[in-house]
Amino acid sequence: MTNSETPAGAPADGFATRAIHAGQHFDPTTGAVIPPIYQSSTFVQDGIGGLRGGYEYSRSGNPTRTALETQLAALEGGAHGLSFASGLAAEDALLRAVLSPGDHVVLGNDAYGGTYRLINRVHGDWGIRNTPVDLGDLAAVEAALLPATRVLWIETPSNPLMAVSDIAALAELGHRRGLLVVVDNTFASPALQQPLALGADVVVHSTTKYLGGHSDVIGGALILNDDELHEKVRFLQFAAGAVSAPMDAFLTARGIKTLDVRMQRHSANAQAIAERLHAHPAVERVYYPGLPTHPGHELAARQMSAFGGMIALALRGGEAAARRFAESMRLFQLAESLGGVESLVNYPSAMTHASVRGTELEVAPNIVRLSVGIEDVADLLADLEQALA
Ligand code: PYR
Repeated sequence: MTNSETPAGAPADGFATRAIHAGQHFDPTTGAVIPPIYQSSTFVQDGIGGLRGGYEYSRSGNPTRTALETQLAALEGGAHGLSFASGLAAEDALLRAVLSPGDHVVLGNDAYGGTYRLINRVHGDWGIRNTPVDLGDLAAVEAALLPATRVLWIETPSNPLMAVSDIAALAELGHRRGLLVVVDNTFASPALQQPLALGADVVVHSTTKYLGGHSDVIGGALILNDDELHEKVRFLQFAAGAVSAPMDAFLTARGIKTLDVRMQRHSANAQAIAERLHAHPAVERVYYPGLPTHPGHELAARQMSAFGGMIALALRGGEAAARRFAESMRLFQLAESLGGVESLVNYPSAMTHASVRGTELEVAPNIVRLSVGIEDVADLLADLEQALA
């Protein structure tokens, strides 16, 4: 039963309300509060072409995926959401939709290693060129643009060094030069940062991370407003088939319902940890935008509603100290990925960013990345202290 014409999770509802209700309607047949997982590859037709609910085959569409795509669009304030089998599958579909051989992409010089590998080695192989640049330096971005540049690819905060770049200023610059402005919003999540409202054209997510939030599902998403671009990407999603499976879509949608409270706790825990690490003699530098010493602190305070759960740190003792630290934790488990409720530690130069060794995106060997979970912060602080001792 509902007592209003306005559906729950409508655009006028607040973020946490939209996260819980957008696209997540009760099942009219049984009254189940949670929409079913439509674990079906195909859909019966009432005579040829007689589709009951608009669905024919789960590669082209599945109701569980539609529920997630509606929820994703509502979270980022976009007209369209598209859910993929991984973040890189989402990125690949977008790049294929907008680029032709000879085109050029400008991206951050500390982008996620997998994104750079996709742009440089996969799309590079069919004639796409790229220039990595410091996105914090608008003059350098402008100087990197070529007549063939089509896409400005922004990641903020960046992975792993937490550089913060000015989405509104970069979008203005990009649009002046006719570019598609893409923001990877994986680290902040839409709970903390809304790139479309700041002028971006497309938001990219690895939904594996904060959106799913429980390290139990791989997924990716695109959220955008442009109808024509949406049709192009949707066609590629259908024709190439890197869609999210029904169970994965369900798990992601379930995780999203607690995104708002999780991001508050991730941010509070990370702030306390960043402050403690900043004061620790074994630590050379802490990369966390919530610290007033971070060069992007003021910008992050304007552009984000909190500073998130990701921290990078440089150890004074170099590579040996960084490796020892990463391998000495009790609660922070040594693993790739991020954004789950449990804390993780990653050694980027040999793990998530190993593929960019020898390029200008190479991560220094004394850097360790923390994905701060939502455990009791006192336990996390004790774990870090013992690992640094
Ligand atoms: C990361 O840990 O950065 C991945 O995206 C896997």
